[in-house]
Amino acid sequence: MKRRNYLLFLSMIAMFVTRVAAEDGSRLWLRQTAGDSIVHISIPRQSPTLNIAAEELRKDWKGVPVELHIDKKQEKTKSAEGFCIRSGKDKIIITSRSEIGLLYGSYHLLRLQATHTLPSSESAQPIYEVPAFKLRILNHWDNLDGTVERGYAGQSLWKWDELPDKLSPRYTEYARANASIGINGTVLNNVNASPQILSEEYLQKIKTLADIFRPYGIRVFLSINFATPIVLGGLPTADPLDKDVIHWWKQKIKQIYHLIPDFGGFLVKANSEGQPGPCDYGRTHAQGANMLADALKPYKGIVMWRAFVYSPTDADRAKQAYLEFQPLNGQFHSNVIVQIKNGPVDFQPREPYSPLFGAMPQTQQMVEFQITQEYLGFSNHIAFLAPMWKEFYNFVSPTTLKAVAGVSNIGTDTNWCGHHFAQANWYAFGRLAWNPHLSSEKIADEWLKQTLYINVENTKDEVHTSLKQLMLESREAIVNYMMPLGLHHLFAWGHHYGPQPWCNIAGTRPDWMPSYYHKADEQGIGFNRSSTGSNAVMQYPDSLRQLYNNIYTCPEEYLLWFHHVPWTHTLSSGFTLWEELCKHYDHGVQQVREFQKIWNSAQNYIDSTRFVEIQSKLKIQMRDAIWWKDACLLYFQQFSKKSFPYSIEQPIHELNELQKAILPISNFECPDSKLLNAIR
Ligand code: GCW
Repeated sequence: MKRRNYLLFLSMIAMFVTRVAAEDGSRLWLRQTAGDSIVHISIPRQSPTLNIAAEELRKDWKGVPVELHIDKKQEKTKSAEGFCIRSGKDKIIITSRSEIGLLYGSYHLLRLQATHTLPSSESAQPIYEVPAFKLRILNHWDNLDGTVERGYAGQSLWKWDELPDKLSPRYTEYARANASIGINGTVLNNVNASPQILSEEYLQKIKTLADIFRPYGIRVFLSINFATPIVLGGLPTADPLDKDVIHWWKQKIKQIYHLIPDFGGFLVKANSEGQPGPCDYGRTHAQGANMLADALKPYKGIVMWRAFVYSPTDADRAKQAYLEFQPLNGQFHSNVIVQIKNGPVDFQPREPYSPLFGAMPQTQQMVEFQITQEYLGFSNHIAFLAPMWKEFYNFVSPTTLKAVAGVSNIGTDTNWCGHHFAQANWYAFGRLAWNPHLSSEKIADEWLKQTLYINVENTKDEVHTSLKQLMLESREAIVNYMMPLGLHHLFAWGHHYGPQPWCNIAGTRPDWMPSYYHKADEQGIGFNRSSTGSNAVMQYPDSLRQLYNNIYTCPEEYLLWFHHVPWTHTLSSGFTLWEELCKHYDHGVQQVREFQKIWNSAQNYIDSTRFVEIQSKLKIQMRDAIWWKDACLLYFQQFSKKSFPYSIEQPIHELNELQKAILPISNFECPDSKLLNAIR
């Protein structure tokens, strides 16, 4: 090779290596690189939103010229945020009734390109897209001191100390990533809210963020502390019927809208886990919510009022939200939406849906999913959550909901979410909020193609298929090795990372202890919520109530949620409950072993940095799966007094060793392998 060519060859290799090495996950699913030619993109006028759309297309679109048109009369896309893409031989036309619809359309076109799913010929049918929910919102549980409650991806994105003067480039990148998947709202702060968020000083900072997010179609909302009029306003009470309190809120809201004219409204956690609320003054949740809603109404603001309430009473925790909220049906004003967690307890790996959905027909409702993996291995385990959210929609029709919220898993980590695969949950949340009918497989397919491969075209089909399979199975694997057959809340107290089915801390609330949920004894295991027990089944519609109430018809994935089942009870497989429990735990472990193999087989198609990082996380997940299986089975064996089936992998731990292990982490950390290896 001539010297010049040789040098050129070397520099090409260097470029390739730098490109590959530069993969740190920071670009999320937006990794397209510019085409060689500059394609003509035309927009109807200059505006911040349309300029972004044009810039995105100019940067990444590699096809024929694209024209964006506002079409106020566009029929098929009833929502102003919807769009239509028509492709012809010489150009592509995107139309929408709004600028933001055109931005969504542009991102959609780029997604089709990146996933190699562009309509192939000019005869292709136009693509119409309309969001299923008007409000698609992230809930950040970010505290003002920079920590994130149940966040496992570093610190809060919001640098409150630096705002409003210094702006992190991440603010724009965040808005862009959200817009690319259709998310259009964000609650910036934790539902355990500090009253300071409404101080003049913070409102100035929030205004700056709102200004950055606006062109991307993202509206800002805030979580508020119900006692703010006392703490910030110096009033003696926060009673929602008190005139001074009402006046205080009206003034505060006026001040907010003066700074942020398109402010979205409030999210409220009241009278829950120690937070103040209207019940402190003998008022109902509806009275509290309506007072705020009335003050927001002139500005078109809304209140999202959480139904996550429970207290250490005799009533089964799974029944409490329904008991407290259902009687308030019809009492909430028109700009209040009751925000309900998908399940009746608390974001467990599997729960039946919350029976409060559909039980308040005269009240607007929205669902709250948890994107951050508080109960699914933090940012150490792969848990693709689209299948879990789709499971919810098997029971609750999206048409009955006003909005959808997801507790964010985003932080300052370079890869945003702590685990590269956890980005897929941010992505899936947005895609399903836009269209809950998309299949989990389609979403996994899209995410993998856009995010993970060095080159989509060169990636072998079988590798892609097995990675998809890994994603689709990942949540079920966690259910298997953590808490199968309807078991729930076996987590260590406080941090919710590892297993502690034995946990019993004297003086602590019983409904925070695992034994409250599993109720293992010599007869059997499980929470009797049937008509002979807490009767939580009563809260479900007739057909489901009958199904769940009967130990023989209750779906096995919910069996120990609804029944206390004898160890010797025979399940549909012909095995006893004890045997089946052992097999499920073991199957979960085997699934993770398989995930490791699948991952290793993908090595040639993934950059080395992310390949190794994910490989290391899978090692943690593997050991955790064994830890979970051993801890739970050895502990429950004390009650069942039965041996393990020979066919399963036998324990490698001693129960008393595991019981001694305490993981020294807070609510805000994800343990690393060193910490974990020291205790298991
Ligand atoms: O699941 C529990 C979490 C708390 C959280 C609470 C809630 C924000 O452990 O950390 O507090 O739910 O949803 O309000």
